[in-house]
Amino acid sequence: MEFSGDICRNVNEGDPSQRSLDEDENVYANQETIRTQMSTQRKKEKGEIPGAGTIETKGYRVSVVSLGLLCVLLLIVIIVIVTKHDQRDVTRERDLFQERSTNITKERNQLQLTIKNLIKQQNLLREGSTNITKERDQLQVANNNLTNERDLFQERNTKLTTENHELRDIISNLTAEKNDLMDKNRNLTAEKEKLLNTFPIPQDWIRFGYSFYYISNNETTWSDGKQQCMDRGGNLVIIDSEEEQEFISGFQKRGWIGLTDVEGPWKWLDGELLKTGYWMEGEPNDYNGKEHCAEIFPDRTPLKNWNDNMCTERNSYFCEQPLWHQ
Ligand SMILES: [Ca+2]
Ligand SMILES: [Ca+2]
Repeated sequence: MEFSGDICRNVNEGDPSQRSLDEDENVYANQETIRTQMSTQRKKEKGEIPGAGTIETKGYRVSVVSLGLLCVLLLIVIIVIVTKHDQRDVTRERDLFQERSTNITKERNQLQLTIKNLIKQQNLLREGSTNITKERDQLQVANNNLTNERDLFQERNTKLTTENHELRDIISNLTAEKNDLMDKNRNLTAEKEKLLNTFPIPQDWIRFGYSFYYISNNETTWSDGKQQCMDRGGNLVIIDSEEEQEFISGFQKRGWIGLTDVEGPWKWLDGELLKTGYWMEGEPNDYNGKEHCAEIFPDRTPLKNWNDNMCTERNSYFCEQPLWHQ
């Protein structure tokens, strides 16, 4: 305030004594001035002095406006700060979002890759399922065929089993019949032997089968031997079975048999052509074209001991006399 400066200035100027009186006077004057100024000030404040109220009001308004501007400015600053702060947050969030977005994109790509792989596996599984289904169908067809074949085999087996049983029955019956026949044969053979034994055997003859046989002790030509057999009621032997051949061979004696090829082919004395011969190896050889009568050699294989020889040679001889000529 201006009056304070004046007071101070008045106090500090002049000599000390005078200054003391002056000071006292000035103090009083200043006090009066101060009171006057204060009164004036109060009047101004109360609006008793014209013109003074308008100036104060304007200053007040300016202050209010300034304060308002400051407030606005402060608000702007706050907004800017908040906005910047928000922008940082937004930037951070944006970065986070971008990072998350990148991660999500990676996960999405990974998932897409996984889905592709799954689709491939699904297709493979479908293909495998299709193949398995085809194989199953083929196996079912094969199984049906096998089942049909099995049924056919079972049916055949049943028929064969039935036939087998029937055949077994037949075989059993045939076996029984065979045994019966064998029994009858044995009985008939026994009876036959009994009957054969009833035939009187001529002196010096031997019975074998259904014939009597005589083996000469002398030696003579084929023709004489034949004649001597006839004189005894028989003829030179006619060998018409292996058993008879082995029987005659058993005497181990060289002798004539009733076989000759004088008339061409080899014939028995009953006129039958030779069917089965028991010639030695290389016989009959018709040596020198003169061998036309058959003889048996001893000490040879029983079924290979015949030889053709000259009919004029001298040999023992074998006679045969069938039983039914008795
Ligand atoms: Ca005979
Ligand atoms: Ca010969």
